[in-house]
Amino acid sequence: MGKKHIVTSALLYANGPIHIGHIAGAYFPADIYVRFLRLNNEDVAFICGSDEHGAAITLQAKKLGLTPKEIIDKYHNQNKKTFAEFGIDFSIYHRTSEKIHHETAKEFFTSLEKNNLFEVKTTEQYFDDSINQFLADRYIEGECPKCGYQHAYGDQCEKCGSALSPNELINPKSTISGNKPVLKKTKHWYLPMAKHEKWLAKWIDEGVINDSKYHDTKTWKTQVLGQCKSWINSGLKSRAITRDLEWGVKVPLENSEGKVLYVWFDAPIGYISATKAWAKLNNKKWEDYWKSRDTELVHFIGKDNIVFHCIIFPIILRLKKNYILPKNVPANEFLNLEGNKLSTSKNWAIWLHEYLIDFKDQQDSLRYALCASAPENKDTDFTWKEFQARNNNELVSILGNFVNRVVVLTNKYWGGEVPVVDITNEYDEQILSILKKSPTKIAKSIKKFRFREALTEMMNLARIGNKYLADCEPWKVIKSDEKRAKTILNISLQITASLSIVSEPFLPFTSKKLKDILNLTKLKWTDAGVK
Ligand code: B3M
Ligand code: ZN
Repeated sequence: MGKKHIVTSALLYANGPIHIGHIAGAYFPADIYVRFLRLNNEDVAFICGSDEHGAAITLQAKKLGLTPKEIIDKYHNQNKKTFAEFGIDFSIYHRTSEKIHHETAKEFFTSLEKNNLFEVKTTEQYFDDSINQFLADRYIEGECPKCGYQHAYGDQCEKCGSALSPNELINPKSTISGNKPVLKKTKHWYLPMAKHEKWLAKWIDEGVINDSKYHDTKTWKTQVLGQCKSWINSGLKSRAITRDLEWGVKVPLENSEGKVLYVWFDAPIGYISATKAWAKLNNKKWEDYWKSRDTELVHFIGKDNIVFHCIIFPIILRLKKNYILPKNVPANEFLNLEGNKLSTSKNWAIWLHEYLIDFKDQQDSLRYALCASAPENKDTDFTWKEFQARNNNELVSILGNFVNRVVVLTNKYWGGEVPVVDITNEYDEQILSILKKSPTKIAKSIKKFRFREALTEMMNLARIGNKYLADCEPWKVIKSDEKRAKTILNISLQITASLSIVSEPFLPFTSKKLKDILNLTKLKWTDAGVK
């Protein structure tokens, strides 16, 4: 039995449906990785769920005249179903409104608070009288003090890119009511991040804490390392981990009514509470996963979540003591749609539940297209034209065509029985040797989180199969030399069997169909490429 794995995909805000950008960034890649691990008999907890808190959900509820719960119940169930329909095989799809999550998040807060690991400060913050609510930075707009742009947000000017704090904005306005907000005193708990710069820098740079090796930095993506270093180099500021809101995990202290934990404090802890819930259902001990150095923790996220997973959450885990830190955070860049940024508010997206209405039973076509042009190292663009080309010219013409020819020939000439090998020639041996090496090559790329490369390698095997058939022409050979034809078909069937295994991480539906046709069940990764 190998080591243990916790693989997480970002907990999705339950205030809207899933679009292709989400799935390309944090869910398909994680599913590929997990399917690969499971095929290798590894012990994996694949954790995901709904992130149900935060100012955005609260506001949306206000605007729609609903309660946050009414919104998240709808989307939690819808998204859970969509993920399952696309074959994303989470061990658990949990939610942060569950009791176990509130208890776990509170326990983290309490134990850090008891050990005096927070700073408590009273500051003046903007308050919108008309909605009786303190305003999150994003909900304050005003003139940028640096460049004069009129619509800068309280945390950042999108025109000149400067990081801002709301008090710096000239003529601030509430984006919710349009009113001028007033400053009001409020007390909050802060995580003093500057205190952790030193160990964080070494952990990120070298993967080392206290002379003990945690990960190999060479395996981290350069853009992830780059973002982390730039955060650390510009100095980590204390971050408030509580908010004045009604909706969320209540601050577990006396005299803190109307205060909840900051959504980015409780959400990552959601990975732990979800693991607890999963372990309970499966007769496992969650500590075996989260508190054992033999566990490999990997977070799949989009690039906008890097700081939370590589800096803030590791600080929290380390302060809490005995928890593991992520072994890798293979964050992805963004996927655009037809040249424009995906946007829920502008309704510029392909919604997954709608895709399945137009493309019934074609989950793998989308899985394939999104993996082939995944934003692994830079932003990429999804276009319908490319989707069509990938599907027609690759999935159907290469993989589909090869498998189809092999199956038709086997049925036609040998009644569906596997023909036996007679004598192999040099070309056959060459093909068999490629076949044998192929799963190792694919595995290598998957282990490095290079799923595009792995997918190409998988398709190359089908390409080679096609070429072998075209070169050997068994449909002609059979007329004069049945033994030779049998050998060719046997080798072609071996390639097909291998493809049914190595395609599983990427194309689970196709893989299942292939295995059914070949009458193969319960195959492991190590069965690929061998006779
Ligand atoms: N819900 C942000 C997002 O969906 C946030 C991720 C939480 S992961 C702990 O992009
Ligand atoms: Zn500006």
